[in-house]
Amino acid sequence: MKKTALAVVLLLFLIPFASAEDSDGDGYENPTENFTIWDGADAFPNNPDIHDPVFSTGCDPPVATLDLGEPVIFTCTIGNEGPIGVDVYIELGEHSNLINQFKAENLSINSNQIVEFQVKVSGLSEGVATAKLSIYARANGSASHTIDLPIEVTGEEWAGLSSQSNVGGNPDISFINRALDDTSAWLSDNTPWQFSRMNAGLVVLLIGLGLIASIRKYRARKMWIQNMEKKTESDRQTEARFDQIRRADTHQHHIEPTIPESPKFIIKSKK
Ligand SMILES: [Ca+2]
Repeated sequence: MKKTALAVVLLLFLIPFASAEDSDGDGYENPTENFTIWDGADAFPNNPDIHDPVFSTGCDPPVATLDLGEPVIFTCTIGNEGPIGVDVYIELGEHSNLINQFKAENLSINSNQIVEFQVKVSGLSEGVATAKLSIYARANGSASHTIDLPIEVTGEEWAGLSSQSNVGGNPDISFINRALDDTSAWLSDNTPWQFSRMNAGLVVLLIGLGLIASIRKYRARKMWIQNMEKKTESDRQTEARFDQIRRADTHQHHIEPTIPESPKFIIKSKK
């Protein structure tokens, strides 16, 4: 009986900690480890006037004009204006005038932190398009924030595209560009320098050439050593003998007194 009473008292003590808290009394629970802002918790637990996460955003360039097939990379920033860290999901809406080359991504943004990301699109057909970047901070809900990327696509074919597709129609080299983009991002992150795709391409090329050269050198050296080991003493003697005969031959040939004069005569008679 005493044990049961103790358990009840303990339970009563624990209930306030287990149940949800709403510090500002706006009807939205304070975020916890198990109930985050993503799940619907109050992004501003101490402000009764606001409960949804607030973001400040910007993209560079603010507008873009593209030829057909021309890509543009927008560098965008997103800042969390709230007092608590949030997880967001970012995606780019499809547009009939544009090729969407942005892979939707998840970002964790601390309070007052500004995170940078890149958005790539290419011109597909002539027209004025607004690419819409949506930022979701709630699991069940519409976008918390959208960024408009105004883009004009001209009717001209991009010069960079035609130079790439001169040979054999339209080769898909986008995987190379992606690999180089990844490489340049990696190099920029892991070295003190900023690398563009072109820089990354040069680095990859140089490393590749260096590797090929050193592999060739190594193989040539290995072959040479193997051949030298194979050569027995008798081989070398035979070779030396042939060498001597060859040298003797050419020497004798120069002073060979029995070469007939006839060729001269034949050439003369043809004239
Ligand atoms: Ca609030």
